[in-house]
Amino acid sequence: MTALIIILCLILLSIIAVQYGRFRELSAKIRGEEAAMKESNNRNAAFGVVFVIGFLIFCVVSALYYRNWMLGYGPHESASEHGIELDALFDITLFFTGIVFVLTQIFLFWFAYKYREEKGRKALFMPHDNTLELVWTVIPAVVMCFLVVRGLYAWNEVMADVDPDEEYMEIEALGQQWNWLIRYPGADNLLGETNYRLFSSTNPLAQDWNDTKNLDDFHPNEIVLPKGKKVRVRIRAKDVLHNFDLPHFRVKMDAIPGLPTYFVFTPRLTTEEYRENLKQYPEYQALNEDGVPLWESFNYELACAELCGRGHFSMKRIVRIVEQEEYDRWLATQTSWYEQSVMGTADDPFGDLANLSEIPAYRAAMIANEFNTDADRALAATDEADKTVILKHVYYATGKYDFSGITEKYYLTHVASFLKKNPDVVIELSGHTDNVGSAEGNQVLSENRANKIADYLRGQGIGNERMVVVGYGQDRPIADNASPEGRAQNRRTEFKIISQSAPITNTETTVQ
Ligand SMILES: [Cu+2]
Repeated sequence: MTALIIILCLILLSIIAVQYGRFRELSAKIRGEEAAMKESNNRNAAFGVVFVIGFLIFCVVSALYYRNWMLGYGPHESASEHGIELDALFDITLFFTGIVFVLTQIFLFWFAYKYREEKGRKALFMPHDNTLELVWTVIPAVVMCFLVVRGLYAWNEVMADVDPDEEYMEIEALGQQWNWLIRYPGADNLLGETNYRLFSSTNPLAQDWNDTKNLDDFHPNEIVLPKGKKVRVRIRAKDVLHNFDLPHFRVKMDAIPGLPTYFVFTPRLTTEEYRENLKQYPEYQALNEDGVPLWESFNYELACAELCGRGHFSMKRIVRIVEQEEYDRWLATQTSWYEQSVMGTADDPFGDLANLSEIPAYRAAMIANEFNTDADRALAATDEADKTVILKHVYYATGKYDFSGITEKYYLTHVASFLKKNPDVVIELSGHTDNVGSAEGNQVLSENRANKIADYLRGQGIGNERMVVVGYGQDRPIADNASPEGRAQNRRTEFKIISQSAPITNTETTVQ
């Protein structure tokens, strides 16, 4: 039906056009051919001039109206260092092409006006003019050279890989239908090896657990990066083409299955600083649907810039740029994927090692470091509540108080050496359970757990007088017993420093 109406309209329009043409013809015959032609020429030429004036005014007004969307100007300044150079490149190109654009429009319509047909005017016959040839060859050539050389320079800067000697951090982004998986290198600052054959639901990034560099790699939900630090992003794709796009940082790189790519950039503005900057602009004072000003709810975003399927739109991740101190704090809250999901499972190649010396050096350092950090914190704490150290690497099955893993033994050797290093420290060693089973049974179980640890520490040469061994049964959970993870956390042993002779100095009170 719609098609029929359109066809009828077209037929009607062509009839009107034909009739109008006939009418013009007839009126020309009446008035005289020549006069009608002259009038038409004048009118068309004048229309052309009016049009070009209106058009150029429209261009200027729209450019002013949308000025805040021009790169490198207004609120949309680049949040990365190389982005400033890229924006400058765009603006310089826009400047030169803008001049050419305005001039050609003016000449086009002005010449149509000036050289409209007039009686007695003859066309100038000019077969060749060296000066003109030179002018319109040399000027564009020089400008193009300038743009191309500058562009090449910027390209080399932006696309350059990192120098092996320079300081940088490396993260990984894997695009898949339909989200981005992010991997951080952990404390060793090195990403572990991957192998596509290892993709599984418990190994979403196909990490090879035999490579110890993988053991501390973690998968955060958001991308957090410190300001001013060079970042190299390894970009991979699992299924189809994706594109790693950080528009505020002028970062855009294809993620190609089977062909890893990368991008290097340095954030120069924290999220807070970018928000402060947006605050100056009236359009960012508007409120979003939650009633928060747009500048305040602004976040850097990672998107996928390749139409990769039905859920393409959902490939969005928040990117947060923070100061180094905040980044370090955030880093400390992250747990490695290996520890979270692999350790002790069938995929864990370190699950049944025969003796302590077989713990990979790197993993050993990680465990030691973790315990020492916790112990130092407890030692320095002035608040009762902070003097507790949870024995994080001692895991218990439900109803069991034994521990046999090498990691556990290795971890406890650090507890022992901590007590040897601090001979005045007396600890309360306590066992805890989840809420499975009877309270009475759990009371006994918790005591057994604490006693088992105490036995082990005695075996390491720690005197009885240094430890008060108690069981708290199921009364002191630290996580929700409703979930298996929560129950696993509650099945634990911990110690609390109950006496240390060294005077406790509170650094905060010494500040004048
Ligand atoms: Cu995608």
